Amino acid sequence: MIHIQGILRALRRSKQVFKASAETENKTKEREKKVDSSILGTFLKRHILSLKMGLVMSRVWEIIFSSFKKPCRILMIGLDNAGKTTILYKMKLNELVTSIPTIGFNVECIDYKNLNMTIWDVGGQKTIRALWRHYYQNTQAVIYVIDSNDAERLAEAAEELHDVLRSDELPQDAVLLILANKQDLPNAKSISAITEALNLRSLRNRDWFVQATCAARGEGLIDGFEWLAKAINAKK
Ligand SMILES: Nc1nc2c(ncn2[C@@H]2O[C@H](COP(=O)(O)OP(=O)(O)O)[C@@H](O)[C@H]2O)c(=O)[nH]1
Ligand SMILES: [Mg+2]
Repeated sequence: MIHIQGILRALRRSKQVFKASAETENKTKEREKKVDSSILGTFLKRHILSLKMGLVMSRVWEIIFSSFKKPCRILMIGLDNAGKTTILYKMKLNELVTSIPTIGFNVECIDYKNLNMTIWDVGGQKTIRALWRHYYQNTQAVIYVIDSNDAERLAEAAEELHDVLRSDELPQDAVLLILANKQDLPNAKSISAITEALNLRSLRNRDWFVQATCAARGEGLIDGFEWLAKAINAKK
């Protein structure tokens, strides 16, 4: 009899222990759920915010692109590492970019709305330069991208730019937009130093403008393209 009562007591105690541990487990689960949902909430909020910002940015680009009133051929060039590909990505055009590696070097081409844009690296490839002439014809604008932080290659960048501008095939009324990129870096040269180094004031009968940019953060690009659209439309 004593034996049976002992067993019953032990059973009751284990039931209580079980109940208590189940309650603790439930509380822990609820706490975990709260933590999970707050992390998920923060993640979603951030994600939605960046989506909204992305939408706003592509809307802004839409407006810029539609301000190029007629079909327009643009060359974007510069030394390698200046930031050209980064600029394309910031313009949200990455999905429209096609590369043509078959001719021995990478050319990125974009057709978007009225805009036909060809992008390549200048410098170090003088033997294939003859091929570029094909792209110069009917070009309305040259965008020249500079790494403002690379003082050592500024002279080379200047030489390449003047080489392009001297080409007979490049229309004299093609406008020139210089993007003085990487302005976020500590040793970035100022707009006036770059204007000087590129000897832009020596240009005759060429409509040019220097815009400070930080392609990495997407700063200055819209201002640059706005100037470009206005300058091109003014020619027509
Ligand atoms: N700090 C900084 N880095 C940049 C900027 N723009 C591009 N870069 C970096 O410079 C490097 C070369 O850029 P890329 O777009 O590939 O140059 P590309 O050779 O002219 O196409 C990459 O590591 C980019 O992340 C900028 O505005 N600031
Ligand atoms: Mg590139």
